[in-house]
Amino acid sequence: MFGKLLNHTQKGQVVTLHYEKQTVYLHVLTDRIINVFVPFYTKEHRSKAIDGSKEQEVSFTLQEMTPSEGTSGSGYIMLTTPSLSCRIHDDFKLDFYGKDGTLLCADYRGSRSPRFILSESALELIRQEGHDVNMAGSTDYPVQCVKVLDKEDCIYGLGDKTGVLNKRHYEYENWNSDIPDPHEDSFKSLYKSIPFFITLKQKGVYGIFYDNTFKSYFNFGKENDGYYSFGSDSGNLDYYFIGGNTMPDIVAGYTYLTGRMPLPQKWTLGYHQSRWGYDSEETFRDIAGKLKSSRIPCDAIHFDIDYMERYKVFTWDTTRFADAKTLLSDFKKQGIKAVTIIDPGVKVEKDYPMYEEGIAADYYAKTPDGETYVNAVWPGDAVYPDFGNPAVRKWWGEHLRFYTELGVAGVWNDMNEPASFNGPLPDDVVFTDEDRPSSHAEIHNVYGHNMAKATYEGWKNLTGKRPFVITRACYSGSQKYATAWTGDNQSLWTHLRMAIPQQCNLGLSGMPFIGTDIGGFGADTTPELMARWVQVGCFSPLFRNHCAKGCMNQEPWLFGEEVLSIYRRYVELRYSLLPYFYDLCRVCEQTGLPVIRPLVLHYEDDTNVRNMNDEFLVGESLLVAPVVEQGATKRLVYLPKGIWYDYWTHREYQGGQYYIVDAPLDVCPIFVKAGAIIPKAPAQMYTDEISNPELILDVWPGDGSYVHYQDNGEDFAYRDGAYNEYLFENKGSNNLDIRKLHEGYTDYPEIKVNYIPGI
Ligand code: MIG
Repeated sequence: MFGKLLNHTQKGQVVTLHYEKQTVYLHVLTDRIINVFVPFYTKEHRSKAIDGSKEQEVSFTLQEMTPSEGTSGSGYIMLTTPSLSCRIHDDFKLDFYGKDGTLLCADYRGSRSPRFILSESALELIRQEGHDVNMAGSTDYPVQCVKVLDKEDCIYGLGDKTGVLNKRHYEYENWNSDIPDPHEDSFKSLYKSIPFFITLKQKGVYGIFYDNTFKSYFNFGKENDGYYSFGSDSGNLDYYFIGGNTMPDIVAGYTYLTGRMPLPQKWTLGYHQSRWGYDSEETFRDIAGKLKSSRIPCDAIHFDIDYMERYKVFTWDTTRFADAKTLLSDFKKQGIKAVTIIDPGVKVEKDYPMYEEGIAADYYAKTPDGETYVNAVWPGDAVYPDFGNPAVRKWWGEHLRFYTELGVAGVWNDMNEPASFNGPLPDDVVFTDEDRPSSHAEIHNVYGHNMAKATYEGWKNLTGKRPFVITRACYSGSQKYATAWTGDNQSLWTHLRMAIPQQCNLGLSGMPFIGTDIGGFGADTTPELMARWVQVGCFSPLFRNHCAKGCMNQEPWLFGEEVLSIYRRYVELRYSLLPYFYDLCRVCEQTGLPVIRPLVLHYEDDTNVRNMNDEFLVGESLLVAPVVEQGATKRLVYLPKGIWYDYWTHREYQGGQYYIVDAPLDVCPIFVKAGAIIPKAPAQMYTDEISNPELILDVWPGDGSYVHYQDNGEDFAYRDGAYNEYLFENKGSNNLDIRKLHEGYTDYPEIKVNYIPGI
């Protein structure tokens, strides 16, 4: 590709490789992370995902290796850090090795050879009948990289893609897309672009973060089983090789680069009720009332686009809401917070302040001719704030005062792919990338990311609290600003099934605070589907029932007594587990490990879990094996090595094998790892109903230790030490040791220890 390696130079931790046709930079960031940068598009290296320098001082060596006697190979440069090495060959072939010398990731040398190719005329014929055939063979992109795929390799991550957990044999695209059709396995892109994946080998593991915001393509061995590729329409070839000993190391490395989710406010982990179509003060009061009378604990009700005056952001319709401020303060008295949707599209309308101000300040995207670019979304003709411009982010952030003053507690950013009703935005629409003009082609995949950043920063300045921002569109690093939901799923069993691998892969991709619309957004749910969905949804960090206007309502009380009581049981389960969820968020802030985890994250040597699509872990201690098949009342459960206990019956199971377990409609099979200590809260109708409740510790048979975290659940005082941290050690035989690791917050009035006997 680039010819012979002529020479190399080193400056600090950057190694410059001079090839015949191209200069390439290798930046050794840490002993495990190396950035490979080929400046096709810009000379300067910059990232939308990574803030600041990530370089740590590493001592590494560069050795010139001469070809060994009697072999036909040529020499190479060997770069060695304390944890890995990279062999740098002619023609820009880089091979990464683990510390012990195992080859982890090699550039592919052979010629491309697609598994299936049909001639254009054959394709033409098949398409006549309306089939959408996509067998064009291999595709070369202006920017690309092709790497060897070994027989046993599995691939995980890549954000919110549809389909199964292990992405091997599939192809995807990164182009944030709002497509209302049912999200099927064959969808190439959804709302988020997270160009990070983990390759788990028979022996060894590594990650690749391909930091390119243009439309990108990933083919994980679909084209040919012997290699995989990633590439883009434009931009730089800019990727990070991330090494480590285990999958959690790789996730830690990726989140070290792109950032970790900051601790959320505690109430955000409660239950949220939503629907597109709640459109008047009476409706909202009615919903809040029914939540109480049905005894469904709830922390938030969401206000979808119907609260606005003709879909104008930063307005509140005063004909359908006589007094929003009073409504919100009444909600507050009942422990219910309001979350409002805010779309990016600003209505083109004379005398509408958002529009006028933005036009005057030149804050909207432009056509190449310098006219304000107009497309359409909910309010009709609309303009697009240029969130890549720091001044626009600041302006938008300050306007959020409209919401904070009304008493709104969180913001939900939708339509920020950005979506458009009058056809897609042309590639050449002019946006800004911080201090230089950019194009829609380059900005599209970070539009939502920049909007979330504007919202996060604005909200933080206005309130001093940990901002609660939900976003639909994301890029790598959005976890620093926002939680996300998986967009417009449907009330389909296949979508309930998909929720598991989709959330697991989002978690592996650095995005831990996620959830699906419980019950399904589009289409109409059934009582059984609702009952099964809440059993999965109550483990999603973002726990929200939401559905579309035009679909049957799906509040929990609409499906009869049986489903209501099942629903309540799982919302109550979630509320009892809130301290555990909050601890997991703290772990995430510190290590990048997600809340919902695929089994393979902790049992990577167990080949039984590499393709596990219907079970997941919540932290390390809980294993959830929900029923996701219509009509099923039993299911096959695989438990990895160790001893596990049934959460409900306390029955003991030996891991490393399959079991058939009973799962009538009201039972979601949950297993607890031996020795686990699970912190719990007493029953409440919302998170801070009891101001300083006691802590309950469920202590399961076996040995184990657990770190528990406690703070005010609201602001940033914990960063100055205002928190408690406890170490609990389960020594078996009803013997629990409690120690304080850090003291800086009000103590629990009581810690109740609940030793659970195994059966
Ligand atoms: O195109 O605001 O995904 O959650 O209810 C529909 C209305 C626009 C899409 C979001 C959905 C929301 C809906 N929005």
